[in-house]
Amino acid sequence: MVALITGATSGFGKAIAELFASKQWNLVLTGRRADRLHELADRLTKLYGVGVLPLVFDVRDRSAVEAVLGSMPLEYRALDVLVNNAGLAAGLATVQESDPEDWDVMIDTNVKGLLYVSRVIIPWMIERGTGHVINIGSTAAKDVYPSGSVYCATKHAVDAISKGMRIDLLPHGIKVTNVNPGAAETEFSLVRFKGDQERASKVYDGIDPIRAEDIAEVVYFAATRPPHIVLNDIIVTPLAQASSSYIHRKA
Ligand code: NDP
Ligand code: 8X3
Repeated sequence: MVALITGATSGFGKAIAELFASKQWNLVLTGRRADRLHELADRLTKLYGVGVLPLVFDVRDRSAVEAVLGSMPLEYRALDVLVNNAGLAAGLATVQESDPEDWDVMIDTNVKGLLYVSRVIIPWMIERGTGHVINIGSTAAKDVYPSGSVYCATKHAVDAISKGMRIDLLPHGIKVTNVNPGAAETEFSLVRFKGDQERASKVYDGIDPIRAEDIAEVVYFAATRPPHIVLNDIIVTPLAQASSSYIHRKA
């Protein structure tokens, strides 16, 4: 079995890679930080004896996505699973106060990047008559919180794209799953707050957040259901979270 996981240099993507490798899947791993990607690929190959192909590119760069994925060796093109995970939030601000550069980064990565990668991989799955696309959405795909309009919009878009893919891929027998995590302690908040560690750690004050490994288990479960069923849409939150905006924090 072969899976391609975007954004494998940290957080969910890295944990998904580790779990799939431990289950003897061969992997294609992507991200921009080459040092982390190569270290992970070497470690997983040594630990589990699986094949791991690290591919360094920015999902926002359509030419790079097409060129790098297009040059993948044939044995790795026989993909059983694509996990569209690479993504981020940039800033937390009202529409009237946001930096439009942050909007570009989020829309280009979370929406267009996911589409660019999918556009290359899905035809290979159609050709083989099998495959499974797993998109990482968010609770932010299901409702909207203050100062989060554009991040939430990108994740609502991922939700819509997953629904559309499901219809388009129905005749081809390709599964589409949307996994929507709530508050998870990864590098997500550090990236959102541009390296401000104190502000990032406050996001998880008074709650026991999701760990990256929790989401890896959900993705692996979805990827290993029998051929006749598919998990379409999964929402996972910490026990202390009811929705994007309702979080019960212990003092
Ligand atoms: P991390 O910041 O830990 O990981 C994000 C990953 O995405 C990194 O591997 C990063 O790699 C990659 N990435 C970001 N931008 C690009 C880009 N332009 N090109 C290629 N790769 C990119 O965050 P998470 O693991 O938490 O986030 C993973 C996904 O989960 C995202 O889509 C996020 O929106 C979503 N999510 C996160 C939640 C949370 O609370 N943590 C909750 C719900 C959803 P590199 O920088 O090396 O390129
Ligand atoms: C990331 C979680 O709550 O910041 O998708 O939207 S949240």
